[in-house]
Amino acid sequence: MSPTRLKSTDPVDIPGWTWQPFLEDAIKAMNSLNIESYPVKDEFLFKQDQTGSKAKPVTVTTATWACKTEKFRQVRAACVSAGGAASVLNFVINPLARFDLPFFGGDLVTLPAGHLLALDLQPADKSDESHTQPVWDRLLPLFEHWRSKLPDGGPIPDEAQPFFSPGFLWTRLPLGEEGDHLIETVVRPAFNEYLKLYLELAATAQPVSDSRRDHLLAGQRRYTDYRAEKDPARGMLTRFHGGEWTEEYIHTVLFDL
Ligand code: DBV
Repeated sequence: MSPTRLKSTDPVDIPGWTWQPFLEDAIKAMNSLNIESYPVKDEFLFKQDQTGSKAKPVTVTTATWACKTEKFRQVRAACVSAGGAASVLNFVINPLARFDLPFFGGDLVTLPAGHLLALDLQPADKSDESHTQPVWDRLLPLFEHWRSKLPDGGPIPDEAQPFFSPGFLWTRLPLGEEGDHLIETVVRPAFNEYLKLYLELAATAQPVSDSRRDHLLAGQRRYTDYRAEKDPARGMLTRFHGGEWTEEYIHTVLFDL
């Protein structure tokens, strides 16, 4: 039953985890890169607990897939499966600050109340035009195409603004056939196109100067600190796996810069 994962690039195979095809698409898209495993402690590679009541226990599983490449400091997928209670793929690519690249971020979340779906190429410094404009010029046409097929997800906090691009694709979909259909016909191709664009930008990125790297690194730290501090999954992960495990997971795996 419980698959042994010895290293972070071993396959994630959690029975009933609905986002498996998205992770498989992402790993395939990176297959021409030279992928190396990224160090992740055993307790975060695969963690299984019971939640819910004594009468109706629910098995909850969190697995982490991760790698590094020539230009990516860390690529990591947090994979959460808790039956009807939750199914999540949170996927982030953290580029080396030596390359002038945004982050790739995907948050694919299914809860009893519905799906919450977020995709973006997120800037390390939104006020830096030489960092953002070449990305946004190519991202916005994709965004316009896919967002016309999805309901808007509604407002996000003002304080999050510096960390989003104008190509932030954000929607809420209902559970059931209608939502599932949009996930397969819109969200999945949008995810793959955003990722394809990101990998194209990375393929042509050239190393920058030390001072430029320091500037980008400072922006990456602001982003990472914000994500760790505001992680919307903190409550859920704490219920599933406890507070100590969750804080260590957030600070040393999910947002470890
Ligand atoms: N979000 C994470 C990580 C998760 C995760 C590491 C391990 O950053 C899951 C899992 N996101 C997750 C869960 C919820 C959300 C919500 C479980 C639901 C929380 C709840 O309702 O209990 C996008 N994700 C959200 C929300 C936004 C995002 C705007 C709703 C706001 C909120 O409830 O606080 N997350 C946000 C974002 C990216 C992202 C822009 C990058 C594209 O990963």
